[in-house]
Amino acid sequence: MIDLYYWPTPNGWKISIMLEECGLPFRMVPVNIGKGEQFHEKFLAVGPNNRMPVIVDHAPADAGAAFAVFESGAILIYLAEKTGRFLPAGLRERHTVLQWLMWQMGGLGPMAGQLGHFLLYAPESVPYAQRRYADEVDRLYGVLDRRLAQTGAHVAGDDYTIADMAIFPWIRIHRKQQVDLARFAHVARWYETVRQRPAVQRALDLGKELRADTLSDEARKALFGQTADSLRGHTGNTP
Ligand SMILES: N[C@@H](CCC(=O)N[C@@H](CS)C(=O)NCC(=O)O)C(=O)O
Repeated sequence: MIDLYYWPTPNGWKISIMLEECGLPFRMVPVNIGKGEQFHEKFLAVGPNNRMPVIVDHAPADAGAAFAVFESGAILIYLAEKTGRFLPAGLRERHTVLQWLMWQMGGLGPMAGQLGHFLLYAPESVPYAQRRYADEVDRLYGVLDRRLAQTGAHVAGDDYTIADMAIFPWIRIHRKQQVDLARFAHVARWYETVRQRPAVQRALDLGKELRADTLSDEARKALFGQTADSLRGHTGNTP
């Protein structure tokens, strides 16, 4: 059994998609990040970065004690290795998938995350920051579009892999990010193909009733302005 520490956001969906695709039995443990549950000691014991998703595998392949994994990219690799699925073994194929996974983890995710912050949540409008992140997200969509034009199928080639699962949830929020998908025909074609997968549909439904459309003041307080000292304040740890 796998515990999935989860909230219905793009990084959470990556893992609900993989678990559904693999048909692995799992238990969802909600981490209400708008209520600050990411700072609870019980969660930090498995997710030291005070971010979800995290998994705890109670039946790891080495038959040892339960094993916790944080960082969505690392979780996808872990589950792919556990099941032998969605990450090919051949040197070139495997490292092609890993490159696009890292592209999402180091590029699309953080840049789209910052764009969303400055478009939707910043207390004052900061046009320079909006432009900076909108341009970078636009560039990344262009990179993905060119790649998908070359493969004609999925991100790493013919096969659907953990790279597609990592990227898809961040494209799903294109409207909120004011990205016109019609400008990226290959991304739009790929997006529809992935969206129609039954496992993806089930994964996107996971915990959708938990999601609020607007951020409450309590959620803003929990999510924004985090520093090392504020984390120490939550955990009671002093340097
Ligand atoms: N690099 C991390 C990012 C995870 C992340 O940013 N999760 C967000 C939700 S999408 C979160 O837990 N936020 C809580 C907070 O900001 O305090 C990963 O890919 O797992």
